[in-house]
Amino acid sequence: MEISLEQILREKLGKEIADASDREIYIALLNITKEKMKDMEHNYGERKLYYISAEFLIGKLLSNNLINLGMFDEVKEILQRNNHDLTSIEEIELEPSLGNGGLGRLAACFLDSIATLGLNGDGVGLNYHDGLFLQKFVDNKQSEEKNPWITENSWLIKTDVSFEVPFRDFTLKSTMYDIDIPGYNRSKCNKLHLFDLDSVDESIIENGISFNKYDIYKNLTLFLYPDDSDEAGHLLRIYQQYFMVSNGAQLIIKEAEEKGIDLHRLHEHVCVQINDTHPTMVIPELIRILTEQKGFDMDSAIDVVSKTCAYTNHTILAEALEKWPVYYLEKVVPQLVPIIRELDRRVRDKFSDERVYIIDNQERVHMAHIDIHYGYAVNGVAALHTEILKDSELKPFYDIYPEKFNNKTNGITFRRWLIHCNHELSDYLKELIGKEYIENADNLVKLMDYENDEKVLQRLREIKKDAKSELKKYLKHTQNIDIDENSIFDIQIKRLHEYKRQQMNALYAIYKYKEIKKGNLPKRPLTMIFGAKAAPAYTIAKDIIHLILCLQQLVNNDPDVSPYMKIVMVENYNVTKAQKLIPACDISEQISLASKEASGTGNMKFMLNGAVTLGTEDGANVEIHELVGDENIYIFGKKSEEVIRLYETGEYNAAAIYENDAVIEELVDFIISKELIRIGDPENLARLYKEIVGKDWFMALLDIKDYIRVKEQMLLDYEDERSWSKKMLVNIAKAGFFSSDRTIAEYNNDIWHL
Ligand code: 26Q
Repeated sequence: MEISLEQILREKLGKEIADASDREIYIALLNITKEKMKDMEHNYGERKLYYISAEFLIGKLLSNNLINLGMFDEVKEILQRNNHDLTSIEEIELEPSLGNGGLGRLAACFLDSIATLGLNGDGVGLNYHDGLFLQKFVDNKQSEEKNPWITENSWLIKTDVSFEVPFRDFTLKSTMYDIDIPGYNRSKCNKLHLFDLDSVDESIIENGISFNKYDIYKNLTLFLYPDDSDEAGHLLRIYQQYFMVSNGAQLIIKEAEEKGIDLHRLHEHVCVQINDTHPTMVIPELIRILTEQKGFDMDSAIDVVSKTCAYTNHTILAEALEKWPVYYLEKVVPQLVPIIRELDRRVRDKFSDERVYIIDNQERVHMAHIDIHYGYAVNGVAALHTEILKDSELKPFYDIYPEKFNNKTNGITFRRWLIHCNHELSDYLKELIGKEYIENADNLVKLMDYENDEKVLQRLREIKKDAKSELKKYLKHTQNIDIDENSIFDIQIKRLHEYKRQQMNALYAIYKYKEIKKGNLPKRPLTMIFGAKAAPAYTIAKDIIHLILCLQQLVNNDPDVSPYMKIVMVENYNVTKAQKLIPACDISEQISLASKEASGTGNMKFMLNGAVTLGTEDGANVEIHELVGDENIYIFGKKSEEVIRLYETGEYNAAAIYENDAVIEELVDFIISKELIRIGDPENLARLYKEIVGKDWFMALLDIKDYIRVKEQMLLDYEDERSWSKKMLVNIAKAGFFSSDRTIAEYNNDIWHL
């Protein structure tokens, strides 16, 4: 007779479930789940994918693994029967902060979908001990603390795989850790391989997140993207990148040889997806191994590697396109320099256009250029983004290799972003349209049959209201802020960057505050929620956080205003918090300057959970707009063509807009008003004010008036409950396209052929 899960749990605990602590239960469930996955076979295929990425923002894993393994409902029920609650047990798990934002979260959604589609593909990355910093607010400013997540009982499995990674001055020996990745409703698993160094020493972290950047033995996998404001920071990043790709390349060759693959036909059995340029050195590293250790001549090594590697571009921001001085590479990995020079020489032999050279006339290596010349596919992450790459950013390359370019619009896994984060909605959808949508997202469109069904619309409103009440409790508990569940929840959560224009949303808050002060009271209160981390060395981004925190203090403590408006800046925004915020959202803020947000994926998560987008025609917003139609989205602002033209002509003049528009002037001036100076730091506020009036590189003032107009309209439209809930329904119904299962199926059909 098969023993029940309840019995297994009791045995693991060595006591009655009711008598165990949450922590004991968490550890028992972790181990039961790990043991189950250990016995599962790996997905099989003729060709294997290695998805190499500096970031995997996987989030907490317990519930998702239970869902994918089909154990969730049973576990929940057993716990309930024994006076425990899975939600509090989840609290015990620490979130691995192995990513910054979109790119890292995308990699995590992809791992889930690759496994769910039963494809043979593993992730390769680094096991940062402290990941991204933990954000604290002190005196209305961001401060950074270390963020350790690896505990004695974790999802990591230490393997005996180890490689020697040669740097100029020393050789390091790696240790590979694995995390099992189960697909939804599958009997097989994939793996995330995270490489680490035994000598890394968390005790070298001093106050905050500072540490000795030269002590590579002790710091190599300590943090994700440590501060790169100086040369030591840049070099450390190159150490990290090479450590990641050299391990990845050695793993690929080792696994290929174990399978008896003829390395001259490596491309028939292996493909490497390079997630942005951070893993680009895998190309010269594979070439180096094949020529130095496997008897290849240069021509055939380059040929095989070029047919093996493919590259995804996630950004068109110039500052994010990596260019490393040759001299840095000489200092860290001199063995790659002759190979990169040879790759550049071959480009120069073939093409006369300097813009496609790998090494420019200032002796800097353009990493993306290596990927494009020596990879077989290049993709952007949303339709508009790919068009911009082809037409402007990467045009010289598109002219040479039109066949390499393709679009893969991003997606999100519905298992985490609907089933797990919003049980009430996903259960209701199951009732209405059946559970097929979980694995075949196109089925969501069946919801359209209920577009005019008042009962269904009413239920959607109730579900939203419940999620808002939950969030209210959570914010009270975590940040001691009171919000009104009957207010409109307007949410902007994403990394802090000027192009994402949190500053424009803050200017709206100023507008609203002033309106309320003047007695123009809104029909319904508004709750503006922000969540964002700023890179530690990004001064203006930190100034914007400071402004929002000062506004939070001002607005929430003003008895004239706070009944009508609240501002909440969520501390340490991460995947766990996103899962709590997204189901509760009414208005999804996607307000980047058109042409700048490659895709966005938060926009998709909100839509799937029944929020209505307020956005520019940027990234995947364009595709959301096409799917839901004008009625079900609020679009404002200048289009990408116009913005690109303004950059080309240099015509944009923030000061002129400010001086010629009294409304805008009043809003911007408020940043340095006595009300705010009293609360905040004059230096930070003045610097931000100056930046906006004098430069405004991402053109917040260009769109602010249209933004205010459309947002006000949206708040009014919210009052028509019936038509608003219809918009919610259409957004959910049309979100099927944004399942990462669709994205991965496209990668597989067009690029990977696994
Ligand atoms: C580069 C050089 C030096 C230091 C850091 C970096 C660096 C680090 C992180 C450059 C880029 C990143 C991360 C980029 C990122 O997250 N991009 C987002 O990718 C998402 C998934 O495709 C998109 O949806 C977002 O639009 C895009 O901003």
